Amino acid sequence: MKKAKIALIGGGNIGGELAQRIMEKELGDVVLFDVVEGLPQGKTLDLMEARPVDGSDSTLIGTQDYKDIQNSDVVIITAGLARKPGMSRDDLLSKNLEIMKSVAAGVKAYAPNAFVIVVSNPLDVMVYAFHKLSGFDSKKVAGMAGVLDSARFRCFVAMELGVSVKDVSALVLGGHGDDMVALTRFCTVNSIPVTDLISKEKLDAIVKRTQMAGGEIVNLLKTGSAYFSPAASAIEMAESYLKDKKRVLACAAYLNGEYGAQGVFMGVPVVIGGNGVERVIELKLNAEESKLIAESLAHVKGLVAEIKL
Ligand code: TXD
Repeated sequence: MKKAKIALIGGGNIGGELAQRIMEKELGDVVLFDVVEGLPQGKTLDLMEARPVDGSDSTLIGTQDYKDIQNSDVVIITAGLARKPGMSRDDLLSKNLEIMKSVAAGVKAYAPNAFVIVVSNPLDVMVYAFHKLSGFDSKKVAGMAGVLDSARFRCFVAMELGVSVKDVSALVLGGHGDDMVALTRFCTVNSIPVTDLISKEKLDAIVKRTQMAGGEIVNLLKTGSAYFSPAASAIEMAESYLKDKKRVLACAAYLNGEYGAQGVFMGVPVVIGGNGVERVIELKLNAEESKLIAESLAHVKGLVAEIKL
């Protein structure tokens, strides 16, 4: 079977981690693109030299030339500035939008049939911008945030209960911001409702920690934001596409009326398979859950209105 070709636009913290994970999993061949001379070339050469130890036959190249991403099957976009302490994700909007304009042009020109996973922040508006600027079919564009936010929630629940993360299932939906919506009613520990196992007070604290988890890491690192967990999350989405796994994942997907949203991207449960975002799953939410989703959607719409695309 022909090896997949995966283009990584942005060779920084997350881009490098993505390249390593793809190599170790032999998910495909990597083209790592960055505007900084030498950065993608150095990281991919280093990873090429790790292959004998990992037993991987993935190939990896670094480049500043979009021609090298020709006919990629998957494109993962992390190009953009990351937060520093005291910054909100929204503070990155204007600079990262300018970057996204150049990225969208390059991807449209050389990888028009790729499944595109946007990671750059502010996520919900950056994935919207890519979709608008590229003209891609909305099924071939998704934003990575919900997989990460749900993983963080699952991690904190597992830590609280002293159980395996494998047995904790959860969905965190809405925008990728402090108003993200952790649906506690849908969280289970091997089919056991988490509300039967953790008090409301403790669960509320876990929800809050999940909402602020990105900032918690930014404040600890001081020089940037999380990169191991975002990379792991984007790989899960890419793998579901490349292997047609039909995973049900929380992703920022194009909404055409679902969840009261029209023409924007927001974190919802979707099925990702070989055709991309194959289905949006609309949950039956109660009044409180619907209110929280509506509030998060309003924040997303506000940012989208700012960029005037
Ligand atoms: O859940 C999520 N979606 C978030 C996303 C989780 C964590 C981080 N989130 C965002 O991802 C973060 O706020 C940033 O906007 C992106 C990338 O984060 P990363 O930590 O990888 O940032 P780095 O290390 O600064 O890397 C960004 C790279 C850097 O090497 C720049 O040289 C490059 O982007 N860059 C470009 N690449 C291509 N084209 C252009 N124009 C360009 N400009 C900068």
